[in-house]
Amino acid sequence: MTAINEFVTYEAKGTVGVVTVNSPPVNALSQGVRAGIKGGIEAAVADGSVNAVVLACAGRTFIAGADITEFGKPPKEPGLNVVISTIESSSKPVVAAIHGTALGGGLETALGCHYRVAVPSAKVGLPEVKLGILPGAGGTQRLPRVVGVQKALEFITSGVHVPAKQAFAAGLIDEMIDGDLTEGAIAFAKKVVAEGRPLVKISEQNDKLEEARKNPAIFDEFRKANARKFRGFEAPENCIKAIEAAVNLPFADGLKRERELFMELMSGEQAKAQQYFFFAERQANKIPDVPKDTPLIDIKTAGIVGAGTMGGGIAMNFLQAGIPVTIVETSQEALDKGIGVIKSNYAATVSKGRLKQEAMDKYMSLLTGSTSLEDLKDADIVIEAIFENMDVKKEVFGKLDKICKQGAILATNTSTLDIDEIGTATSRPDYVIGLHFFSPANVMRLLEEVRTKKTSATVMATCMALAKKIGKVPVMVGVCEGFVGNRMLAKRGEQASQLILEGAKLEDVDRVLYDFGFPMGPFAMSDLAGNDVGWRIRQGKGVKSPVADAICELGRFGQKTGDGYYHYEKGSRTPQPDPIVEEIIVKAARDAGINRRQVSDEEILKRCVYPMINEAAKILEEGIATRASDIDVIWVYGYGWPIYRGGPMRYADHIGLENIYNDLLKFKAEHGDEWTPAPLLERLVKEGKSFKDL
Ligand code: 3H9
Repeated sequence: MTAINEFVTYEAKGTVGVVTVNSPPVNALSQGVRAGIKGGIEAAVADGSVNAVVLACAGRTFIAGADITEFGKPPKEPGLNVVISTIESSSKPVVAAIHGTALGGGLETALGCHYRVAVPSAKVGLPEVKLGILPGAGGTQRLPRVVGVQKALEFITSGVHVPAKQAFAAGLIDEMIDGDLTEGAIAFAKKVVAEGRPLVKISEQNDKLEEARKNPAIFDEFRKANARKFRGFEAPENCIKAIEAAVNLPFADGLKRERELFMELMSGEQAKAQQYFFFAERQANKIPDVPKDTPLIDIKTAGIVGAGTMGGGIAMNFLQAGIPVTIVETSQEALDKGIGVIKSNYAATVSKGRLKQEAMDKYMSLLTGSTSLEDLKDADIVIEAIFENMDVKKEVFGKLDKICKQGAILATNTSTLDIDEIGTATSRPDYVIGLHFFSPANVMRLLEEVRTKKTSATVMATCMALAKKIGKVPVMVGVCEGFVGNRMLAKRGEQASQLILEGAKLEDVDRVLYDFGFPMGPFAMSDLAGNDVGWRIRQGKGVKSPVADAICELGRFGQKTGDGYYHYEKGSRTPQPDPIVEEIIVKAARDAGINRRQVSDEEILKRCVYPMINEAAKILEEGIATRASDIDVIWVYGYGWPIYRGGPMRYADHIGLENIYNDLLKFKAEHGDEWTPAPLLERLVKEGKSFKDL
């Protein structure tokens, strides 16, 4: 075996030369890996003892793409296109042997090979769009030449990881290997030579482009069909343009066009924000005082207290991950209702063809209903999801503490209450944690995990791992009112309510935030969630909000009652401004002695977003969030903050903390002390720093 460099080896195995990349953790295409592959292929071509080449990877995966840490730095030779062209122009057939994930530049490298084989568990994809860019090493030119234009449009603009079997069916993989991959790839390479198969250069194939050449409307149809999905994003449009170039230009010119479109995206803010977010999400997995090797509790069964909307939704996550669930309600009627909802949710998915009946049957077979907490005695984790009342929760936790086995985790789904206090009702406060799921709990990806002062490292590590198992993105935070997400959301809500009193139309507030990139504005969101939820919480606390209260007093609870801040026609979810609400607002403003005025879009945006950033600075200073980027993960996954703006903290850094600070002072002069900049923000501004420097 010859070491080409630190990352790549070359070895002749009989008549086949094997080039192996070994650059943990994911064999990303750093400069060294690129140079090594090029050197390895050149060595194989020069080696007279071999007549074919296999490109394989050591470790857990085939090449997972370009090295994202190199983005934004001066380019280093050889570029990936040069490496791929060295492979494609090899005089000996090159076979890519794929396991794990061949993604981005990894798949582009494989597309430069003459043939591709894969194990059944492998996945392939071009996920660059998720990083705000496009496949920049020929992927947009080669993929449509293999799978056709329609499929290429779908793969590239979604960034989906395609299972090997599906990729095989689409012609992207030439042979599936069941046994040892390298051995199978060598055997395949020998077969290629023995049968005198051609050196297939994808760049020279044009058949699959013909259909689109005859029907150029395919691109605009695709744009139209996906307009909602692509809203606000720049990368999908450039992906489409690059694929159009593949259809309309000769390969070499298409490659040049791809590069232009790639560079255009790479230099933009969206790509920087999305790449920042890639690492933010991974950072969030790390809790500084919880070592990587912390022993985990094996979660084999789960218990859930409360079969309402949240409890049912939470249960579904566990069932789908194959973890048996016992769900407990106080009455048989409530239990039957809760289980019925779970069942009908699954049945609806089956009827839409998105779930197999057998899968639904399997999930339902893992679910047991009970009206006795005693039935939770063997559960490894119990999640309480009953209504928000401290006394009731403490009573339940006291009972659970006596019933549940030692070593079982007791979690609460509270979104408002002090979890340290809940823990005092038990003899195991170190086994108590908050697991704040977002509604609908079976859909929303975010899981805000809330550590108390006593939660043990084992419990935290277990719950972080468990979250991944049930398909959630976990972020660990500390206890405070509203935790991180809702505490910031409350600040936005206060300003939205104030703005409509001052003269902004509520549909304008919603429009500005929608155009910023949120799925909907605060009033439309409240109508969707149910205005009565906040009303009841306010009543409990004795807090008033004149417009929101008046709307609820009229029974306008939102979409479910057909009226809320907006009017909804029967069966429609489209909000329509309602003069009755405008009257309520005008009266409330008059009662409060407010002179209504024109409010600009710019003011709406700043007054909704800057108080959130200011609150986040306080959250950081209090140590409730570990790092600024954790807050961004919470807002992107829990509240629909547009990922192409990175999250509120990244956005603040982009706007410039000094600009935000100055605006806060201006608003303070106009509206009062609640606008006082957070001490952390002030300090960062004085030191000329950003949140990213913390
Ligand atoms: C591209 O290819 C552009 C080309 O078209 C054009 C070029 C001209 N680079 O996710 P994990 C790190 S764009 C650098 O926790 P998993 C990651 O940060 C690229 N580092 O593991 C983490 O580090 P740490 C297109 C990377 O098993 C560690 O590896 N490709 C890269 O859950 C483990 O990662 C993609 O977008 C990278 N490319 O998932 C694929 N990838 O331990 C991006 C990972 O210090 N990667 N790291 O936190 C993934 O989707 C997942 O990492 C993967 C494994 C599915 C591969």
